[in-house]
Amino acid sequence: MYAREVAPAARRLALDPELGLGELEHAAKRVLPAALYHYVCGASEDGAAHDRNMRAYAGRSFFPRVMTDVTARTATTTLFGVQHPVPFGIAPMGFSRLMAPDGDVALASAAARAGIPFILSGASLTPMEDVKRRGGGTSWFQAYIPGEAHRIEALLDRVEAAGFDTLVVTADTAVHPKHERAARYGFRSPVRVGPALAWQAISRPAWLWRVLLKDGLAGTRLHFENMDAKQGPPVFSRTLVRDIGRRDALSWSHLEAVRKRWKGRLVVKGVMAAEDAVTADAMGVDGIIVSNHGGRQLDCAAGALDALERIAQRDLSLTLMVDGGIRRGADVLKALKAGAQFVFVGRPMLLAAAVAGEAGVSEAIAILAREVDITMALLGITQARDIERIEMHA
Ligand code: FMN
Repeated sequence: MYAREVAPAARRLALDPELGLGELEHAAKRVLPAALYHYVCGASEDGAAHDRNMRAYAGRSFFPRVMTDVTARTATTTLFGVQHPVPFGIAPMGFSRLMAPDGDVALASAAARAGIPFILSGASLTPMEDVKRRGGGTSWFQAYIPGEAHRIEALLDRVEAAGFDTLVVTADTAVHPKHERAARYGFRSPVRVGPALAWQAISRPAWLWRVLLKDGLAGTRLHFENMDAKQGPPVFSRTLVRDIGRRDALSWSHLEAVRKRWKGRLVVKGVMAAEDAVTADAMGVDGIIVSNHGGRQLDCAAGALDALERIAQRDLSLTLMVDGGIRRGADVLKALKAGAQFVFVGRPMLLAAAVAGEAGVSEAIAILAREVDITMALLGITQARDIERIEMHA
């Protein structure tokens, strides 16, 4: 069984395998400076969209089947022709390197070891070529597409040359939202390191040493490395907004240009309305990730699972994926039941990296994989796709 193979046996575990991913919030709080902890765990404005994500999963339940032989269970799932041992991967998260030593590479390596996809964020602080080389050959890259045509082409050329085969275009970030919880603790853009932030850092000496000093982040290497054809200006500079480009100008015509130019698989992330899913499908997009950005953009957005159910009713040929609020193996299966072929998990994986680096992420993956396995057995199914046969109650 996958979970047993992946769970590290000889070493002392950083996470308790008998507990769930929710525990990571407590563990990470002890490790991260408050501003960073609340930046990761928080969402925009009142956190209502994030709550809706979580409630959507909590509100669904199954009518399990009993007395079925479930000895030969496997959660193996094929996505875009590639077999994965479980139907989940790791969502793109910017600033990962601020949370964990060599954060992007830690996430990528753990995912590669487990055989699951990891999407490298366009807002990462490590160059994509570096993550590709040292992170076990991850092949998914998430782009923040700049509004200017020549910059789009240059970025796509770079992503292709780096060897990525799946491009994820994030579509739900026309403007930067208010991250109020993070702002309350001093995480603002641009970041100004005053006495409060300095004190937070000093009170987390392990983070200060491992992330800021040993990993070299205290120097001048802190850049959004993957927004353009080449490295950008320092991330904390005033030029940050200019460097991101006119994202509020993005439209389907930009995506059409991307589709024409990008030979690999194209995925749009952040689709919530069924009409937009239909448009993406007509444009030849290979897949969409139904997502409200983990509640980090539009705070009055519907829950991702609710959006997925509506989109799944349309006649689409693209691959449906979803993220936002998945914390349990049961949530993975609820998403599959609602019409997703695959799901992505965000915050818990980054928190696991913050707590115990690559090993922590491996353990988090193993915990979720084990829960998928337990839930399948108790539901009376032997294949993840058999969830189709189980009735779900909303
Ligand atoms: N989504 C992107 O498309 N690009 C990003 O750079 C990005 N950065 C993120 C940074 C953090 C700290 C977090 C928590 C999320 C970020 N997201 C980004 C959103 C995630 O990809 C994903 O949609 C969301 O976290 C899923 O919700 P979950 O955390 O509840 O699993």
